[in-house]
Amino acid sequence: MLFTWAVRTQVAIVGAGPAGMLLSHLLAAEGVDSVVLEARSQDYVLGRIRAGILDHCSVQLLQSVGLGRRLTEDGIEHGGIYLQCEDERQRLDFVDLVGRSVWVYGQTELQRDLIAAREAAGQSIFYEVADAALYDIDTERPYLTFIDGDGLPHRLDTDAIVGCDGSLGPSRASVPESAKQVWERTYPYSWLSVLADVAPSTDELIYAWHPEGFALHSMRSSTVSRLYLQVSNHDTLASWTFQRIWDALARRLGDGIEGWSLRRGPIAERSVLAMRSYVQAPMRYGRLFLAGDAAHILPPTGAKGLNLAIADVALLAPALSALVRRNKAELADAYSAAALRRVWRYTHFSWWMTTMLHATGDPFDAQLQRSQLHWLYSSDAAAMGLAETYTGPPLAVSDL
Ligand code: RFL
Ligand code: PHB
Repeated sequence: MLFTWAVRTQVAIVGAGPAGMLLSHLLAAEGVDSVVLEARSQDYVLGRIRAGILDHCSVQLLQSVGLGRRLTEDGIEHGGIYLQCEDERQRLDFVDLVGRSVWVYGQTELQRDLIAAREAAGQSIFYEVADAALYDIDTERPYLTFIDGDGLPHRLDTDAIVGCDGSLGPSRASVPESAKQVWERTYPYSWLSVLADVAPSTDELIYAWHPEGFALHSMRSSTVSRLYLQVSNHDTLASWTFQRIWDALARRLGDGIEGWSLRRGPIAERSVLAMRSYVQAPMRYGRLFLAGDAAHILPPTGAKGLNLAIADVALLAPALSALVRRNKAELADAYSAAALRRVWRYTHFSWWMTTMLHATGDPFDAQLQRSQLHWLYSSDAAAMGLAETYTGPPLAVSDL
């Protein structure tokens, strides 16, 4: 094929989600140039409503690399969460328990900050690329080919490729079957997510166990609420009218208990999300490195997916810098094992939060779930375990 453009960069990044964009920012700070390839348009990437919680570890990192201004001004710091079991709602105070807090800051806002920072720095980003394909990843001179948004073919030569292209991108699939191991769990329930133009009915998030199913009250701002309901894997949006959604949320979140009530308002967006856990290891094959959802998927009950993507690239940036600028491979060699330690900690945490809080219809499961929630209410040691992972243990390059 005749390539209109044959370009060279130190690091090629596939995917302009939070992992890819933050990685390009961290690499630039290390003096490493990169090119980002993204299948979707910038508007589409900016419009995806996803995560809402940044943990302490992510916030510290973002602030330390000049990405904390809007987060500090517009984000909402939360010192804890409410854990609810039927009629009983108890607050876990993270600051008291582990001295750390979390921040409500929509992934859309973080994505906006990342795009603004990278555009201001002149980052090369190709949007709406098609047919991105990876070659020679087991050599020191890997390259990519792709078709740009105008239909022109490109070849991108590089020292390393980072797959930040989520669960459906080409990167994770480029690792040969014989060189990878995959662990997967599909849960027997889904989430119906709702974005509503109504002031939150709570000051902090409410995670509610209810025999009818889990419910979560989150928020995006003082005027926008984000709410989730456990639904069956066979449910479709058609079977959930606005009235049915609000009634189920009200029952499960405890409307009427001790004078608390759920505010209802116009629903701006609804969708159904399957719940699954997935880990692919190792997170490196030759000169291909995986980060974020490309390597792992977590059910959102623990609010860790975005934070894990941030933690991955925080470890990867110094490792790639040493590799491509000084030809030192030690940190790059250590990346996968170091990242996977946090991946499995968060995978366990997200599985635990998910299985503790979702109704299965089995009375024995229900008793165990009630027992775990009451243990968290009554034991600082138990509550500290939850608080420690929810708020995100600090990250250190010495982890590598
Ligand atoms: P992303 O954000 O999916 O970005 C991957 C990018 O790769 C692009 N891509 C390609 N580009 C080029 N060529 C191809 N062939 C490509 N194929 C794909 C995609 O278009 C996309 O732009 O992955 P990244 O960067 O690893 O970021 C991960 C996070 O987005 C994800 O973990 C979180 O959103 C998960 N998550 C949550 N995480 C939290 O930490 N806290 C939360 O409260 C939280 N809540 C959530 C969530 C995810 C949710 N959904 C919908 C999955 C709530 C929900 C509802
Ligand atoms: C959200 O605000 O979207 C959110 C918060 C906490 C979760 C999951 C999602 O555990």
